Amino acid sequence: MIKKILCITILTLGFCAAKTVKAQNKHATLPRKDLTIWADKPAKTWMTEAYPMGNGRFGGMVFGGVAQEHIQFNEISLWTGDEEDTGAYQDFGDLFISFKGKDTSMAIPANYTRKLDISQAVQRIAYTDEGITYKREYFCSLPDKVMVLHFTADRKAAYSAIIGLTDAHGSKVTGGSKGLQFEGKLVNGLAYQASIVVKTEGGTAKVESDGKGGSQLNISSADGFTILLSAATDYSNKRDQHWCGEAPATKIKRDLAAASLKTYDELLRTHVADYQGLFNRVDLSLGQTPKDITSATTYSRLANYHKQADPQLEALLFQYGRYLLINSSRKGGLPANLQGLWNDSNNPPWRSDYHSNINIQMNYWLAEPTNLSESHIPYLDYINSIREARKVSTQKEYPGVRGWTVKTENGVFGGGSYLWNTPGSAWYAQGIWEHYAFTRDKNYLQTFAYPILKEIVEFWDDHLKRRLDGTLVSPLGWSPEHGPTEDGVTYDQAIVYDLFTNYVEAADILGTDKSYRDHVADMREHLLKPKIGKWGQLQEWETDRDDPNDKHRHSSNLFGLHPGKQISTIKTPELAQAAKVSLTARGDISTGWSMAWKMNFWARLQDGDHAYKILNNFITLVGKSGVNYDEGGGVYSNLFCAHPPFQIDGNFGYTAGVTEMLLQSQTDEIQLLPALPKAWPTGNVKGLIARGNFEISMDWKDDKVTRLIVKSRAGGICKLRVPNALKADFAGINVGTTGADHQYSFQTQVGKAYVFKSID
Ligand code: FUC
Repeated sequence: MIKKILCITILTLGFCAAKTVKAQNKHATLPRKDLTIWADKPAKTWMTEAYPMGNGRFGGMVFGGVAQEHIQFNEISLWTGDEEDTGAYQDFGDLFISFKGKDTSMAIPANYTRKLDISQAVQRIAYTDEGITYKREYFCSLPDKVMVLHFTADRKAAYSAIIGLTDAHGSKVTGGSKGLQFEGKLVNGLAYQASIVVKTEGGTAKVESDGKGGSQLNISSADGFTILLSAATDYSNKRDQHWCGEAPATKIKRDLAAASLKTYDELLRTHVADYQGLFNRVDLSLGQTPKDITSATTYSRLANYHKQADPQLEALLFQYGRYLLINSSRKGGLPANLQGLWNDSNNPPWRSDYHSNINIQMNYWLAEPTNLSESHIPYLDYINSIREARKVSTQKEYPGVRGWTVKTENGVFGGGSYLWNTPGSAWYAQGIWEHYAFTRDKNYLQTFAYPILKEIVEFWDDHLKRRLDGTLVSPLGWSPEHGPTEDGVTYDQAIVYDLFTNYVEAADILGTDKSYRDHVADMREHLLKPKIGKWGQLQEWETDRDDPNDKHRHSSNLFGLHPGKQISTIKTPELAQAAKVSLTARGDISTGWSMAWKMNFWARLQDGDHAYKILNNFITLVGKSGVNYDEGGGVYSNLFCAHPPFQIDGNFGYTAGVTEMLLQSQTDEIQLLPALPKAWPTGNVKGLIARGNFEISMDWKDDKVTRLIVKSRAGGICKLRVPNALKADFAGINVGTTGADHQYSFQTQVGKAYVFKSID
């Protein structure tokens, strides 16, 4: 019975696949070579070589083998844990396609290519073997909610293969009318399922026993075939529904049935249009790399990077951060975790969790400024989802407080582990505020953001300790993973300062809670402020004990410089100088995310050449997949950031750092080219976003902005600070100068673009 239904399905769907083979390259935008990561051989190692893809909910890592294709896949909500415990993000399973008559020890065909085109979010593998040219095209579609793997060849009946699925938690694979599937429940009761549907063109396909108690799919003499994969759990981010939503089987059945009705070309076109709707908003050129370098594999470009300038690789890595965010964080889903959504272990490093002392926050620094505001939403929704669970545990730990905070390690059900990180929720609140600061969405501020900001402020209102002289200090804080636990550590003080500042501004904008707003403003004035120590450093603790030889990866004492806005070269030059002394002492080489943070710090210190020096260190090819982070960070040949091991925050932090070098808006001005290095004399960027919701596109040459377009997306006054004089094509501008900088301010209207050119 099962076999019969499957044959019917395959025949029916085969009709759709047949029409599509020739049409496969007809989608809107052609692949871009400068936005392609590629290799001339299949991946051997998951962490360092396989290429990621995802639709924000589920995704996979592609190995691209010739004798056997292997795609390890994940779904972002497959988590153990509960409201008490973090749990860990889990591997979901593997898909294997073993080509009959081929041996895994076979030589790799000479013309083999494996490409990840990040301009389309499509992977392509091509090779010629025994006179037949084989092509594979893979992507993960959000609109159609399927992973699509499409195999074609230039000769009929070229494909005979066994397709197998495995569950990373060991349940049996069964064959059904639509292909193969497995399902199970984790220890915490979370239900999951994964299914594939296979459409063949020509030949036969049948479900058979795999000889080990499960099922596999046997394809014989097919001209080509397409696999649709879907994976889901019953996770819901609603605590009042016990974190449990629709059954995975229902979702998968619906999604696979709908996607199966579409041709391959329709699926591809819909996917590319959806992805490019986000990705194409920003374009970046940092200069041209000589052709002979750009035609090399990504591995060899990385290996040679320290010997030859490769600004296109630097720009590719910038866009890769955006690719990874779009692939691991889409509206309606969970936020990107320590590995985005890619994980091949049930016991991954640091649980592949939501680490609250830098990592999850760094994942989202790029979201707003690189025009991916929608991809910020999963993080904001996640924060909202854990509030009630966190209130219960926080109030147990700190009796009598209102509000809530988090531990260092956090999962998807509100549970946490390891030490309390008391300023963690206040740092989350920065993300909540920033979404407003960039979008100026007042309805969001009022209905979503403000209540969260207020309850986190209330936590600190109750938790801060008032000294006899009126000074407010955070009791028993810990500068993350570093130093003693004591009152008034700079990290805590700076984050609370940021929280209070944002809260006061929010209350002012909404014209609400006047007396509480004044109370918070008063508390902010009484907070212990940053101190400059005996060697000119920005103290990490209230006691002047910083060690100038300390190379610790966390630079938590500099939060006020970045991502905070308490310290700036323009408004607080002495503190900025002290931050520079501390940063210089910490050194330029560190773990992946630590270097990414340092790029952002140097950009905020307006030192483009030093930011670039760190960028240069960041782009260091790291071959090992070990977890010893004393071995130094960098990137693997798949451009994943090596903490090591792989940790995606470094990729996201890199993109944020490049953005900060070109554009800053944390003060009340939009600063253009604040930290442009000598290495990028000429370039252009399209579509970055500044706070106030201004979209900025500009060309530069020899450190000067030569052309600028400011598109106002929310109206209001636009204030610019530029390194050279500009002239506008419209009237009504106020002009000023400070030092060498030129300042312009003008009233804007929603939807209107304002164009400037350099004077000479
Ligand atoms: C931070 C770091 C570690 C690691 C972990 C996930 O706390 O100190 O190096 O990145 O998060």
